[in-house]
Amino acid sequence: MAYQQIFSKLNLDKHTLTTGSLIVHSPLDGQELARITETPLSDAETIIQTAHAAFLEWRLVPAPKRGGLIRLFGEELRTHKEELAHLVTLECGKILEEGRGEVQEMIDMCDFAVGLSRQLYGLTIASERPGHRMMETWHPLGVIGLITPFNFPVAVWAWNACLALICGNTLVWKPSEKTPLTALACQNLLNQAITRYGIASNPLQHLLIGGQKLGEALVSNPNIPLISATGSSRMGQHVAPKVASRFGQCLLELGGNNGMIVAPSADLKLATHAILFSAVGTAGQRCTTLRRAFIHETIYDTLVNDLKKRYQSLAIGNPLAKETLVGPLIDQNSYQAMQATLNQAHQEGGKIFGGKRVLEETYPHAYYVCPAIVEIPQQTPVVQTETFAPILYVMKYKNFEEVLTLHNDVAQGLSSSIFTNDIREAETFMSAQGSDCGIANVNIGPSGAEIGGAFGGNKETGGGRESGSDAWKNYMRQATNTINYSRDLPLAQGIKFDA
Ligand code: UN1
Repeated sequence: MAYQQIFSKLNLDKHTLTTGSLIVHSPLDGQELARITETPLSDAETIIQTAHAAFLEWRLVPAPKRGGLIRLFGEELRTHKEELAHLVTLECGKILEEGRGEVQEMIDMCDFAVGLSRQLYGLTIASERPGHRMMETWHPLGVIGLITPFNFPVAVWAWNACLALICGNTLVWKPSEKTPLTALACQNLLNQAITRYGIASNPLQHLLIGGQKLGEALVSNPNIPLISATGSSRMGQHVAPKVASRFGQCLLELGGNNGMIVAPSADLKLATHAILFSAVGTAGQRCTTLRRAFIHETIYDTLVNDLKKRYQSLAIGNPLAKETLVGPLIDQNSYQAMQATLNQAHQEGGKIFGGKRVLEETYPHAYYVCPAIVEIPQQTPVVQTETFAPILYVMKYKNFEEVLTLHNDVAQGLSSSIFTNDIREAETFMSAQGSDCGIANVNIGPSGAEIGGAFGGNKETGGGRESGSDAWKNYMRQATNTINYSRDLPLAQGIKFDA
């Protein structure tokens, strides 16, 4: 699909694409895609106020009716799946198949949210007092501030937006300044759904296009009860205390340093496939990317040699091409960070395979790399750090109890997996003494989660849970109601107070 065709199908008109000062480059070839207008910082306050005024109305619409909007939005996504997937690929560099997967993740999220809009249940609780009833109710929170990353420019937004909207909130969204075009396209699709729904000029979501200062405006605004932020642990460390200081809430999805244990009984064919998808897929730029593999000593040589062979024949190149499996890194900084990490790994005793830049002559302004495997005897500091690039550390282990301890010995706690056919190992890995991550899988890799489960991690990953299960509760406030239908006023705990 030609660029112009993609833009026009997503209603990105010439004026939007040419009149601003934020230059968007494609990681495919470094080509300038557009010049977008940034949101002036001085507008942020008014935008948030407008979103708050819209919230006061939207919260009164019954939740199943709010679900009707997301149903229409899901239809827009189904109609525009192909062009949005292309735009995701153009703007963030993931292969088209994964671009399609990302849009499918949004569609799945819409379906889930529509059903959920009839299920925002609270409990009814037995009261200790006669003639009393207790229940909990869930109410909308207000304006939700969303800060999203470049690597899942549309799915992470959809996880939050679909739930926040059916829960009766409005949104102010600051996408990564590296991927504003996909954000504008999503805004257009949402606008279309909102118009079809019968509300004029989309009061429900506003965009802040630009850099960190706009994010700060969200973080510090007392009219935003919840900031949902996805990005690095460093960013989270900055955001969380600021939001806490005004008693706001944070939903954080931060760094991962995801591990896999490959046990002696593992099905090596499955393990190899899972390692390849989760270590080199998305060019190592998923928060769920596999970064550490602990391989039992009895199968280590076989598996690592096989992986090296497969790494050598990986199709690296233009992510729009059908056969490509590994697209470019997002930018030069990312490439430099990868090289600095590989140097450090070498100094810490790592033996490096791959990791070099390729296709430099064809694409002098883009950064394609061979994914790297680093054989390293111990979990040194470099292994304990997340570098957002395709670097897989492989380590040998002997003993299952020891490897569990090593697996958890990092600051991050997002995703994890074990390949084993030993039920004791599998169950232990998922038990209280097992993986300390928010996601713990058996016989599948750590990346590529479905939307139905709660997504998020522990420790420096920030503790947030998004998408499935009961993550919707993050976007609502809980009230406990006690109702007295008796003719007396008994006090709880049997207290007598005869005034
Ligand atoms: C991310 O990288 O920020 O589980 C999200 C996965 C995807 C989501 C990744 N469903 O890999």
